[in-house]
Amino acid sequence: MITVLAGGVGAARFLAGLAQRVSPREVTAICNVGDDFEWHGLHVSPDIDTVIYTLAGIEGELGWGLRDDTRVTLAALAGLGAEAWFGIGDRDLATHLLRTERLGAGVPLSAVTAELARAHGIEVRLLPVTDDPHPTMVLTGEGELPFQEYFVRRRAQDAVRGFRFPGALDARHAPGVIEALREAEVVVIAPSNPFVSIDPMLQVPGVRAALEQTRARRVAVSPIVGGQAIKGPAAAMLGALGHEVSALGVARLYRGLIDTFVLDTVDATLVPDVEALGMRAVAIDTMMQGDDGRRRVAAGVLEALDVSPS
Ligand code: FO1
Repeated sequence: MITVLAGGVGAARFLAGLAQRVSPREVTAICNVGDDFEWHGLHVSPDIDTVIYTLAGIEGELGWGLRDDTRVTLAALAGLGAEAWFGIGDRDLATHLLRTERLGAGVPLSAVTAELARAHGIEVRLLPVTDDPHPTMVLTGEGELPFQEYFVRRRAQDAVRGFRFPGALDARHAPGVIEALREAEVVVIAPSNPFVSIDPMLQVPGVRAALEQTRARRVAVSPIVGGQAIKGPAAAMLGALGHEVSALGVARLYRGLIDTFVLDTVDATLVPDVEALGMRAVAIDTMMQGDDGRRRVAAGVLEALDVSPS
């Protein structure tokens, strides 16, 4: 089994490539729920939906939401003077209506996620890291903001001073999460934001320990290439929090959690410094343009671990 810690668009793209290189039934994705929030009474799980839609090949052009979706409902909400800063499309609404209905019936998020994945014909097993509330709060100069307020409403313009995970101590790892880490042959930390996609999952009691103790070959893919994030605020966050804004800065964050770090060929000069941290470093082309790119990166990561794709 290959277990992937996944959050955000880069992770979803990597998973889509991986599921084309190995049998999807061999893959388990543990998904971040820190971006989840209530939108007009509906429970939205952006990182889970981004993975489902991308694996189904129907994601929007920016990597989230649904391709060619419309925003008639959103415009009608705005017309009523209601909040409309978070761009939920009309077809995407169906997912949130169904998820909210099922959660309201007492069905846990993990079961609802499995139902939604099955409805899209997804064979990769998708597990939220927890079924409990586990929001990411972003500490900024403007005070503490819920993740989507920081990221979407305020366009990630606030300088980040830190994060708080008010639900972490009470969050129970969802069924299958610890086993998926302990029993995997390979665990991949996907090319996701280390602070708001990966760390929230490590904050759930038991998850970090399972990753530290697993016998799996553990690899992370750098989300930073040439000092830039491919997408999102990871580079700005690294800088704002005093880390080196580079693949090496990310490798330092994962010290003790991984045995191999995959970085992009443009950062090949950093290989010795990463290896000085006590992990292997492998430089490959990590750009995931289109399906070929996603498949190539997935194959490159498996090769870096001497795992031959089936
Ligand atoms: N990201 C934005 O930057 N603007 C949006 O209007 C927006 C809407 C949206 C709707 C559904 C969904 O599943 C994701 C959406 N995202 C949007 C992305 C979301 O903010 C995610 O949390 C990020 O992709 C980070 O994981």
